[in-house]
Amino acid sequence: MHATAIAANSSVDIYMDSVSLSLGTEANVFNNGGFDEYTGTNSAADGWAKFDASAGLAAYASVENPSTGGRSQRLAVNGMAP
Ligand SMILES: [Ca+2]
Repeated sequence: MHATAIAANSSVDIYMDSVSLSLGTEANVFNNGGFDEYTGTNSAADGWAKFDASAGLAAYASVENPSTGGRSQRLAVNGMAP
């Protein structure tokens, strides 16, 4: 996934769910790829880490409107520059 701003102060609102990568018949290499497990400690699904190059630019939330399972991960970014 990649998002690129094409105008000043662009924003993007992404919902992530069902991330998987399997090698042959092996299990998904991503832990909690469905973002269903969340202990409520930092707004990022369990096993995932937040990255915010510019403090306050990105807002994370574990939300209950998934495409599969019980939860998904929302990432909202505002004030993007081209
Ligand atoms: Ca899910």
